[in-house]
Amino acid sequence: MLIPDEGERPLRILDRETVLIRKAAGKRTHDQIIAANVDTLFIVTSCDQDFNVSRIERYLALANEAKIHPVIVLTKIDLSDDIDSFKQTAMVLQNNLRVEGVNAKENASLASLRTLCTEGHTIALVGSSGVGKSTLINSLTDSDQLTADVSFEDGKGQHTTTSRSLHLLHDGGLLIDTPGIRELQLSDCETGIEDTFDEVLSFIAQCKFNNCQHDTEIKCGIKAALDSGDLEQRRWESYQKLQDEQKERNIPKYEKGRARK
Ligand SMILES: Nc1nc2c(ncn2[C@@H]2O[C@H](COP(=O)(O)OP(=O)(O)OP(=O)(O)O)[C@@H](O)[C@H]2O)c(=O)[nH]1
Ligand SMILES: [Mg+2]
Repeated sequence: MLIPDEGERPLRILDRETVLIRKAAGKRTHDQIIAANVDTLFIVTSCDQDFNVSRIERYLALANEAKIHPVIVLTKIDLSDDIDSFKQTAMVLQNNLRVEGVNAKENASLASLRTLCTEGHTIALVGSSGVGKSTLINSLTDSDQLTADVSFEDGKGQHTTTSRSLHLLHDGGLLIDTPGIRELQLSDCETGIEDTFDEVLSFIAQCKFNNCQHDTEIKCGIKAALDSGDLEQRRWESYQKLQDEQKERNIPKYEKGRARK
């Protein structure tokens, strides 16, 4: 881990060229910066019950909003005999999406990931607790991040990493370890959602009416796409859920209070 020597002080604070922001966890309403000046986001998920397509879409929206290159890292391939189906399911979530399957504990399996960790390149790792973010950091660097087994009962991690840390790679790249996220709530993310669901927008553009609610209207592009199977019901619902959350963010507090009465 990179720790400044005693007496060392920052010389200059770099401008933020990219910034990953999420809504803070729990009932708090403020936003929280996950990391800044990141080039690539490793969206880490394991090939087991953690794998959740709608959650991956949230992470993709987060990366797309920040204009950061997303890579899906599927860990624990050594414990699964269905790696190809995990890979295929992830790959279709975005055009040209890079998906890497790894055993985070085995150096040899990380060769392809290493090609992304080049000098001057900063990569942040995000994902649920227990998926192997710190294990990956340890295997890719000389770091000694604490790791812990996932629970036998529910297969979930134990929130072992509790703060963010920066790690230098031999080749000059930087990795950022982050604490496991329980439930990713997006901050202002309209562009990121539109980029992640660009095919949904193209179906909406085919609606006859500009203000189509995709409900009872005739010549609705969404209904046609759902009927033909070009648009998956789950994906449409996922898009709507994220859009509803964005709308909810934009309702002024006094209006929310009135709506609840
Ligand atoms: N078999 C196998 N075990 C793995 C792999 N990756 C991680 N593990 C194990 O999974 C457990 C959790 O790994 P961590 O690296 O602590 O997970 P994390 O994502 O950092 O979790 P938090 O710090 O809680 O967010 C540890 O027991 C690791 O040894 C893998 O690819 N294969
Ligand atoms: Mg960790």
